[in-house]
Amino acid sequence: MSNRNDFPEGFLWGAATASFQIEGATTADGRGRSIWDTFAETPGKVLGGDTGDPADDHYNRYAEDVELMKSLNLDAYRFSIAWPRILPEGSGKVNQAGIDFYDRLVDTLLEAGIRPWATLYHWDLPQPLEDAGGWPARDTAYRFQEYARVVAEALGDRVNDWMTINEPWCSAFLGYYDGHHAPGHQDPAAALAATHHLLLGHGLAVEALRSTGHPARVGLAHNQAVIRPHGPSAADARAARRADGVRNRIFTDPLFKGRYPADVVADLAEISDFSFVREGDLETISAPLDFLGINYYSPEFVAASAKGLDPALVSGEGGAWLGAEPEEVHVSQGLPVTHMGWEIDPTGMYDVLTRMAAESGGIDIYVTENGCAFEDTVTPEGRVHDTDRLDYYEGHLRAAKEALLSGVPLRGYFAWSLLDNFEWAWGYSRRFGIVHVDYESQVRTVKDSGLWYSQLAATGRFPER
Ligand code: PNW
Repeated sequence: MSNRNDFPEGFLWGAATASFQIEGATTADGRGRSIWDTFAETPGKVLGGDTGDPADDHYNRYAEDVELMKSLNLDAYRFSIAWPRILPEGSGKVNQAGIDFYDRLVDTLLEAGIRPWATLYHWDLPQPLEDAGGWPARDTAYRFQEYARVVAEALGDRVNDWMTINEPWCSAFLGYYDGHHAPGHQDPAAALAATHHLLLGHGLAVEALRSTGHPARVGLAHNQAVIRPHGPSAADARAARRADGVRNRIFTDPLFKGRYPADVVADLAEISDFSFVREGDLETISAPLDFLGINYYSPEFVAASAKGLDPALVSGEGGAWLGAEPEEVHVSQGLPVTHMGWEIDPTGMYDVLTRMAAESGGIDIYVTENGCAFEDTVTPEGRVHDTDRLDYYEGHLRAAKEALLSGVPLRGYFAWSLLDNFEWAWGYSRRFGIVHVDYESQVRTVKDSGLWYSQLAATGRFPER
């Protein structure tokens, strides 16, 4: 057949966002404070002193944004629920006005024929829970289960696709090890305890989401890193093993094998004895999932030493990642980069999908995030000619198609992001949207990449360019 589609019938086309990055209205209707409110208000933490306001004012403009999604032919919308809107103190009293917002959003999506895909935790931990110890404290996992139960009971009759946690590595390691994300701590042992309690919270939330009697497909959105040795030496291979351990296997082995990897536990022995792991935790964490969400942006190359390498390409000396030997470094390959400085390499998409299909035991796989930041300009005619972003999407989606052809059970793809938004420590300076947002006027402009994506979503075929 000459007119065969590139993607199978029923392949799910979506776009993704996260509550703190788009909602704004951080003090509306009883919302409590989160660690990102505190972090953003701390001088020097977020570029330009940007905060969660106004973001995209999506809290007030959600209906217009759902119209936009419909015009882009999206089948599904991945959003996250703000824990501090639901439980302002993190636990205890439920804020009905917060639930009402997500009720309206979900109903509006369903009326538009768009499937709601909800993430419970995309980094906005209620500040009172951080004050009580945050993710390094075991109790936070149980508070997360309490929150999951409240949300599942409120929305489970209409939301059937759930992700517990977004990118646990970022929460644990950027939040508690390198300090570039909220709450901004630099404490290696705390990062490892946080890792375990995020995983435990995930497992407890899976139970809660499945306890309502409503159909619930449950997974998480994991940023599995693509780690490659810089050169063919055994020493570079060892560095890659260590980096893969603390980036990936420390999460995926508990999830899919029910144990922490022995080599990682040994590598990290001086930092932690893993005594936070209690009887039964790993059974909770390894409950079978319905799908795995993969967030992919760029691969990482590592080397055993910077010796002989171009200093301009080397980073992370003296502790490139937790558990690294002192000389081990990240090495850039000199490929073109996005506005984040992340190298563009679609082969990483193929590699991550084929690896995770093998490791996750045949469950459905979705790309829950993929995309890029570039500097955009709106023309006087109201267009954004973002050819660089469009090239990125086409390259990565062609790699995803190759993975499908090799038998990966890839069922859908979510572009990150629907809208330009608050890019964490980079504030509003980095634009990931397929839709441009003017933060003064809140005017939305579909970029060329968004127009292209909407055609792909409608036809399942790569549009002519
Ligand atoms: C992911 N890193 O974040 C998040 O899920 C999104 O909220 C975010 O906007 C998107 O990717 C783009 O950054 C990451 O430093 C943030 O390695 C930082 C890193 C990785 C992912």
